[in-house]
Parts: sequence; C-alpha cells; structure tokens
Amino acid sequence: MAHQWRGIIEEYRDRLPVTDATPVVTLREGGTPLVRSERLSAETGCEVWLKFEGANPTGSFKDRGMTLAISKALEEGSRAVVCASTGNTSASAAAYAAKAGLTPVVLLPAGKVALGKLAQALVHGAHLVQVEGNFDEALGVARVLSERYPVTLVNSVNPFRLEGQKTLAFEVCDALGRAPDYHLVPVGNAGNISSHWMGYREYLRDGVIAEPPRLFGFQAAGAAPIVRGAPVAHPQTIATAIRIGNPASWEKAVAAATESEGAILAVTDREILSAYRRVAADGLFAELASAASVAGLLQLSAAGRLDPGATVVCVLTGHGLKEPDWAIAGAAEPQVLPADAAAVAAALGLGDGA
Ligand code: AN7
Repeated sequence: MAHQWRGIIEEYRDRLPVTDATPVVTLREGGTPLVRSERLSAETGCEVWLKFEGANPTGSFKDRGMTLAISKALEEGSRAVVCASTGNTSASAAAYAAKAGLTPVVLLPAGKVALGKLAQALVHGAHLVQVEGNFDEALGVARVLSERYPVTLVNSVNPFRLEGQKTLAFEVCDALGRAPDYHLVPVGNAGNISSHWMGYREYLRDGVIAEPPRLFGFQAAGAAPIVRGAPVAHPQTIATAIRIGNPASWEKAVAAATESEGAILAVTDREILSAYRRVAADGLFAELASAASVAGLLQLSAAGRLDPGATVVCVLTGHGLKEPDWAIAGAAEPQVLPADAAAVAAALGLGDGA
C-alpha cells in the first residue's frame, strides 16, 4: 500500500501518553498543509505560513486532541463521552465517538452554533442538547455531569486533548526544519495555544529546535476576557467558535504568551471578517474564528511589531464550509442566463469568439 499519513498518535507515538494497550481510535488526523502565503508575505515583509487545520477529518484542529481523548476513554472502559461546544468540539467528539462505538453527548449553547457543525454532530449520532445559556454555562453542566455520572469529559480540560493538540507544533517545526519566529493562533477556551506551547517546549527541551517561537493569541474584541483581565458575562462576536467569556485554560494561555515573550491580544469583528476574505483570496477557506490569527498578523505588522524577514505561522483552526452563510452573504447574486454559450460569453465580456 502506498504511504499514508497515519494520524498523530502513530506519527508521534513516543511523545504521547499511549501504550501498547491503548486502542488507537483515529481518522488519520493531522499532517495538515502548511502553505506559504505570497501575498501576506509581501504585505508584511515576513515569511508567512498558514497551517490549514480545516484539512483535518472533521474540519478543525479538535481532531488532534480528540483522537487521544477518545482512545484513552476507550482504554479506561468508558461507555459515553460528554462535551460542551461552540460547535467544532462536538463535531469532532461525535465523529471519534462513533468510530469508537461510544455514545457522544453534546451540550450546545442555544442558537449560536454554525449549521455545518450542528449537521456533523447529528449525522454521527450525538445526543444533542441545547442548553439555555452560553458556552461557559454549558461547560459548567458538562463538568458536573462527568463528576457525578459515568461519562468522560472530552473538552480541553481533559489533559489528553492538549497532549494531542501539541502535535501541531511538532508538525510546524518538522516542516520548516526549525521553529518559526512567531506563532499566531486564535484563542477561545485557550486550550490550543496552551497545547502549542507544550509542543514547542518539548522540542526545545529535546534539542529538536534551538529557539522557541513567540506565541501570540488573538481573542475577538467582544469576547476577550484574557485581554481585559476579567471574565466576560455576555461574550459577543460573529466568530461564534471563539464566543467564550471565561476560558478554561486561562492561566496556561497567559503562561504560554508570557514565557514565550508573546501576548494575548484582541481583534475586532471587522478585522476578522477582512482577514477571512484575505485568506479566501489565497485559496484557503477558513472559518471566521480561524481568521483571527491572520487579523492578528495584520495588526502586529501595521504596528511594526514584527521583525522584518521573520518566519510567521498563522494557524487556521477550522474550515469555512462549516458556516457557508458568511461567504454567501459577502458575495453578489449569481447572474441568471439562458443555457447558451454566446449569451454567457457576452455577459462575461469575452468578445466575439471563434
Ligand atoms: C475554529 O468547539 O471551543 O482556544 O467548543 O472552533 O483552544 O478553545 C472551539 C474553539 C479557534 C479556539 N478556532 O480554540 C468548541 C470550541 C476554532 C474553534 C477555537 C475554536 P481554543
């Protein structure tokens, strides 16, 4: 059989908490494209690379953590898993639970989840509950369920999630042959940035890289508790994936930014939408929340905070197909024409033809 990427557990087995007794539940996640952006590089004077996590099996980075969390849940004899989610975690949990034969229970904040993510949870057979409250309240319910009932919590407070997600940092370093100078990532519940710092620190400790990158995390301005230094009771942003007011990995994210000499900053919804279109113009369809990293790149660049020629990685955390309404809303209505080549050519201004 031709070589195929084996999924993050097999590719990085010696760096993950698995043994021969661990039943590996994988959809061959990870191994995602790291794509150089010529336009963003030219505009910023940096070497800009986009890590497209939308290419994971369920369309987001969550799969890296979920393969490990579900494998460990199975190893420990769990029968059911629970998560609260702004959408991507539930899509991933439902898919991996289906693969493992576990029952997925998904708690969604009422009315604020992208349609594609809802469809994913449903098609994989999740028990779906809409909680009358926001993400933070739904996570509170999920935590209590896992403490008092026989269900395993697979939100990123489950330590196996971060262990799996740290592999993104490994892949970036393996692809570049070094660490980038800057690593930019959206921040919601703050698990991802924490996990990436774990990965870079591990490669630094083992001498795989000589220098770590500076980590910058970007929250949406209306959902920026870490930037404000206080929880946000009613977070608001068009980037529903990161509409989170009290991140579970708050301290870890601050440590990642501080220790790496980076920062946690805010980008406005306007900046996010603009970056979303910039990324699409580069051929990558990322979801709004993902574009926070590129919005952050443009903000740092405009402020003169990036060293010229530096290597920058922006993580595009999820696929744009999950929320197609945003792409369609920003576009013109298609022209309706007869099924006639001359009429279509005339409308397109292609000239007289042969
Ligand atoms: C596309 O699915 O919290 O800072 O419940 O879906 O690690 O939380 C999703 C988060 C960024 C933020 N980009 O990552 C969930 C959920 C996308 C996301 C984030 C999320 P974290």
